[in-house]
Amino acid sequence: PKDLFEPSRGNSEGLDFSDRAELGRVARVVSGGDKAFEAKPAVTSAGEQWSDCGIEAKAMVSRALAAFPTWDARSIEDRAGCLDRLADLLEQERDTLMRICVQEAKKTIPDALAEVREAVDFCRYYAQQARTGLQPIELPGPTGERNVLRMNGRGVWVCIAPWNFPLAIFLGQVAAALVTGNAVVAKPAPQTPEIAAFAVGLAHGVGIPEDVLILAPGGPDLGAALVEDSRIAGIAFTGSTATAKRIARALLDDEERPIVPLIAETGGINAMIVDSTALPEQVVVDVVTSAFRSAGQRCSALRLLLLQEEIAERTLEMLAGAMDTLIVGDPALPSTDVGPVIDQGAYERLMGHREAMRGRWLKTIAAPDNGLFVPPTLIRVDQIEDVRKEWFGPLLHVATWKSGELAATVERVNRSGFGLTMGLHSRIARAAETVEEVATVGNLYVNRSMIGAIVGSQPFGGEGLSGTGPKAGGPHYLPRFCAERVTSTDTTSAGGNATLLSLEDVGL
Ligand code: UN1
Repeated sequence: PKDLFEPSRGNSEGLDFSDRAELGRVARVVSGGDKAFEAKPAVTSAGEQWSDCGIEAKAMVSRALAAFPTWDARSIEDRAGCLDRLADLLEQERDTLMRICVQEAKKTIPDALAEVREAVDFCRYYAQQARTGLQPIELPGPTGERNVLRMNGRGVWVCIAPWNFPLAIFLGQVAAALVTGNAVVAKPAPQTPEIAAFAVGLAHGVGIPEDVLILAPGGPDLGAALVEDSRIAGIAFTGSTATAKRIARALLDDEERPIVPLIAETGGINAMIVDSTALPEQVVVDVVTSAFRSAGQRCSALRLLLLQEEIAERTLEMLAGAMDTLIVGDPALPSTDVGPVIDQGAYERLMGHREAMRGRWLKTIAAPDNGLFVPPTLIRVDQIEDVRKEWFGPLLHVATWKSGELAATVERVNRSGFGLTMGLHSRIARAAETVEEVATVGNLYVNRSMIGAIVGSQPFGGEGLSGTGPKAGGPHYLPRFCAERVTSTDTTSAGGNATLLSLEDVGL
């Protein structure tokens, strides 16, 4: 009965925060006393536990290569069915997954819930996309010729996932590569191996062979070794722009090596433009959500707020008031809005920048000082060009723009070279058209928050320094994982007649 894909809209804000009774129930499970969660280890074919990192990249790729042809030969329905069963299992195991997500990725409860739902959505969406989009198609051609386009797996894909969506993006990449007939070596971020191990264990439980999906827990060294293996058929990567470029270079390095696809989804210096016609209350809610939810640790998050001069003062006053209501603290408490950042390194980078900008603070709020809590802070900058880096945390830069300079403002934002998300708040239809025409971003959000792209409805991904596309959760994602093969047969002469003979007839 899951033929029709219905997004759970799990990643949309609003739903996550409003269901207080459900949150309370889940909070009790998530905190679970002091009892540590029991992650199901993903067992490799050799019987080792996932934590046995000694398995070499080469050996993993060899195993996956050997398993690939049989998996690719299975029917689309077979593979899609595995994803649907995995989605069902993820739903059943939701509380455990949330618990790991809160503990390991330090996500708040609403974010952990959204994470699981998005993973479920990815599995169901790609299953449905595979059923409808991967069937062989007969293409029109000259009379007497038959042309058939088939979509096959390419071989072994290496998937490299980020810590900020350790389940949703991890499984999204894996699900897409698997359903298209590929075998996968999947490397989670070193900060979040447990949730990946749990998910891979579930995947093996629904009939995805252990050699078809191999977990590769480890750091950058293991990632580099996998990328350098010239037998791999493609890479799906989400992470920093710098790492994506290193991967691209490695792929081109070796003369002998086949040219393979790299799907990279990287960062952004995402701006929201607010004009004087915007609804102030809505602006404030959407800015707080986009900049501070998930402690600003989404690549879609708002980094640069651009206010039309006339309304800057009033908007900032309201924004400061809204920030005062945010609770920064333990992510396992249902009352928490903003949790800690991922690790010590991130904490130091963000706090260093915040400190360097101290004279420019427009607003900051209290945060516990016994942990990796970066206090949400508004930082004034003189111009758009002053924000040169993606600050991956709850620090929001603010600048103003002058009436009549909407298009010019968008052009200046474009010039950063990034092109992931952009927001616009305006009640003038022409303003939205202008921004749509001028902005070079993958996802433009008008009069709403800039995070929480919904699988199947809001395909996500950027351009320029923000990534290669195709967009995850969109209709063009799966084909990039495939080898497209066309067979053209002359049906009037030898080619056509030959198909009427059996192999025995001609002694083959
Ligand atoms: C990321 O942070 O790597 O739209 C991607 C969103 C998420 C995607 C974020 N679905 O916020």
